[in-house]
Amino acid sequence: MKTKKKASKKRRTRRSKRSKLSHLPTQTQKRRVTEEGVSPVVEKYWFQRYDLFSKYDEGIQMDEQGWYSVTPEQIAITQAQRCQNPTVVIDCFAGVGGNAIQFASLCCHVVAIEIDPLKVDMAINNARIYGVEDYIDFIVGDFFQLAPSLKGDIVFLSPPWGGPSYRRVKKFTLDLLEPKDGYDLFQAAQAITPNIIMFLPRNVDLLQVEELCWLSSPPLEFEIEENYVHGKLKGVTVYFGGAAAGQYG
Ligand code: MGP
Ligand code: SAH
Repeated sequence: MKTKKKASKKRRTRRSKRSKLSHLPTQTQKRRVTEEGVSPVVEKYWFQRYDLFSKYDEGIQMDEQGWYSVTPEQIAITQAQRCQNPTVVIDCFAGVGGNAIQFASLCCHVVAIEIDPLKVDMAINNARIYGVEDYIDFIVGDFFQLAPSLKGDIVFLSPPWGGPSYRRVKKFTLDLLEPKDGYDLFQAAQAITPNIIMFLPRNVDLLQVEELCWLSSPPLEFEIEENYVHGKLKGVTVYFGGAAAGQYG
């Protein structure tokens, strides 16, 4: 009984903070952003902070790249729902943990690889806030170097898209992915398992995405999903192999 009361009090506090800010004039909101030490690049994402992590106020940590790259929570939940059976998921570009946390929350065991040690520290902190740190093995390293030694049921790929300027091109071709192009990335993943999930820009060249399934013989099943938050298209998720066929849902 006591715990319930505490929980609802917490929710009320957060809502009131949120609505307080949104009713403030724009200039005052901007001052508040500056007070929180947020850079101009991050500002736009700061306004979306509860969409990124619903538990943002509990001490979530992100650096600049983390802010603009983290998968919004509702999208990460949708992607994780494909992997509900007890499954080992390899999150090859784990960032500050947006996806790893949701995979772990749905009973998967997660191997989370991230090249930047500072982001790994943040991801561990964030996973602790969601109470799932025991279900994630964090590895600081380069996915391409580690790939030959990795084993898992599903590979999840959300590589860097080249920063927020990815939107400037009309069609985002797979060679623009970093640190290697989409074909090299897909082949490295396929050597681990044909069950692959990729999170890609909303302006991605879908014909090229379709071609990826022909890198395998017989060609892999695939499914393309558009991901919206508050009615706004944020990205595209592509499910390949067993992840498309519902084998893990
Ligand atoms: P966005 O297009 O930069 O933001 O990123 P927004 O608010 O949709 O921009 P607007 O001005 O068009 O309204 C949208 C989402 O894409 C982010 O929340 C991230 O989940 C994802 N994303 C963006 N970038 C630059 C990356 C990236 O480099 N890598 C990955 N994996 N995801 C990214
Ligand atoms: N899905 C993540 C965001 C991933 S952004 C989330 O929700 O938080 C892409 C990440 O890939 C960045 O954090 C970047 O540091 C990392 N990265 C870049 N090159 C890498 C490599 N070769 N191996 C592993 N991680 C890499």
